[in-house]
Amino acid sequence: MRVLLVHPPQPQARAQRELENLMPPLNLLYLAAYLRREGHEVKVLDLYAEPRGPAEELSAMAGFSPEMAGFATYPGSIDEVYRLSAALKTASPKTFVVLGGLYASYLPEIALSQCPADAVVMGEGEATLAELAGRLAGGVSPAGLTGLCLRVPGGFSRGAPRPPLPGLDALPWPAYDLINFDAYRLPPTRAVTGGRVSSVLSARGCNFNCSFCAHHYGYACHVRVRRPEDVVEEMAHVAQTYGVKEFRFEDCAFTADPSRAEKICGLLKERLPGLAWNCDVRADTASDRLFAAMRAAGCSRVFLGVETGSPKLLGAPGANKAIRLDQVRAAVRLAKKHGMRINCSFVLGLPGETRQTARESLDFALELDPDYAMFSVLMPVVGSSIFDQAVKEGKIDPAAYRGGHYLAAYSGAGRVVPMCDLPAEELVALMLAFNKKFCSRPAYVLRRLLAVRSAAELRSLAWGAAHIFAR
Ligand code: B12
Repeated sequence: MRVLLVHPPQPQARAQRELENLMPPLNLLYLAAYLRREGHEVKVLDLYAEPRGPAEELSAMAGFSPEMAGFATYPGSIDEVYRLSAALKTASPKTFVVLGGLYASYLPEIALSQCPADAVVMGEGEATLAELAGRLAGGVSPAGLTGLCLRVPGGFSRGAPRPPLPGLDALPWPAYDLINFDAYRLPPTRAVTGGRVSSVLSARGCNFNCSFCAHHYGYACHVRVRRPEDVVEEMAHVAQTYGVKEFRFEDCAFTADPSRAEKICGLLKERLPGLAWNCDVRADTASDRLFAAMRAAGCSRVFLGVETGSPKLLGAPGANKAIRLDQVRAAVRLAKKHGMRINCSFVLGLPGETRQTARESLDFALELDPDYAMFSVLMPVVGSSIFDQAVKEGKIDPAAYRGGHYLAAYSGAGRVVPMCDLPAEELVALMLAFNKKFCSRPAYVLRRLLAVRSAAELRSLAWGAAHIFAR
């Protein structure tokens, strides 16, 4: 059958878009590859990377005459999915419309009650979507399908949850041929080569349970890894076929298993010398040996979720991050030692946050002195335990709540839901002040300027400074 997969647009100011990660939608590309292997014809429409006006959106969707259409859902663009699915249903009432991704997976009945979609694929999507397509193609009712929440007369019927795939090695590579690589780029704070970019996934899941993170819901909170050889083979294929020069590992924690990460690095060094890539690391996995291997294999930037400089908040159930400040110090020191740029991210407003603990975060960022530090305000995200807590405390009505994008609070567009005793306005003011404070230190400004290697980098630095100091 003909299946259309849509990545929704992200409504945001142009300024926000400049800072955005515009990377290939691996979720849809994995689904597409799986469906194609089962004999279906698939089109991927990435309106996030290539936004269009409403009429063009509709013609791009309906022009394919899809028998089934799937929309990815994210908290900050769920209204776009409601709008697009309604437009498609009106234009093409026979198209079976399905939603997927963490937002709809966690709140399927709410999502179905706010738009005319027929069903929600809950959790990891490949097997459920393929079975659904198979049933629809064969004229068999999807009722009772594992992993599916279906609209039925007078309500919704939730099938049993589908367990995550036991392993990843049987999955086909993402269907990269369905996207236009020219539409993607990393933001200035992440890009290194200025060449074509791609995302890649070497593992799914996470073994931790940070209170502000939604990931454990989708993947039942355990890591499943791919064979290092297959990961590197895929990257070589993408580099050679599409001229990609730079990758971002979208794994929740690329370094979760340091010996496997080292193996990937060894293969990359051998197979793809000169490639640039970046990834997220957990502070408690950093080691001299691992960082040396990563640098030698082309890793140029690492991202570290520090979250807070308050040891009290970091380990408390409010964050449940399970790392220590001394591990963060060591990770930042090692990244600097090995010449990898390091971005540290902090969140203000964790449960228990006070002016004092917020100040500790600023002081810690100044002490660490990474290449970039980003302070954001906590926005409870659908699927996280903080979200559940906010609902329980009556601070959020799940049907009305729009989680918001991390840049939304920055631009003043997002509604902050305080999970601590500090009011929303103060959290936003602290965020703006801390980002300014971090970036306005003369030694830091000088270091950033001295690190500039191209006119494009200088432009993006000037743009970043203007953005931070504009508010
Ligand atoms: C890349 C990424 C982004 C990109 C997304 C664009 C892109 N090109 O992919 C950007 C940077 C824009 C982004 C933004 C945000 N993200 Co993000 N992001 C990720 C990340 C790192 C990788 C996503 C990925 O490719 N995963 C690999 C694929 C295979 O897994 P998957 O996405 O879960 O998809 C599977 C299923 O969910 C399902 N599925 C997904 N889509 C669909 C669609 C259909 C039709 C079907 C049937 C099934 C289905 O099937 C897929 C295959 O099994 C994940 C973390 C992670 N490692 O997964 C976080 C993650 C998805 N993001 C998250 C968050 C919180 C955000 C932000 C809200 C952050 C913020 N505070 O602003 C924003 C939201 C933006 C918005 N519009 O609201 C959360 C989940 C949020 C949620 N509840 O939906 C995650 C899980 C991170 C986390 N640890 O909490 N993100």
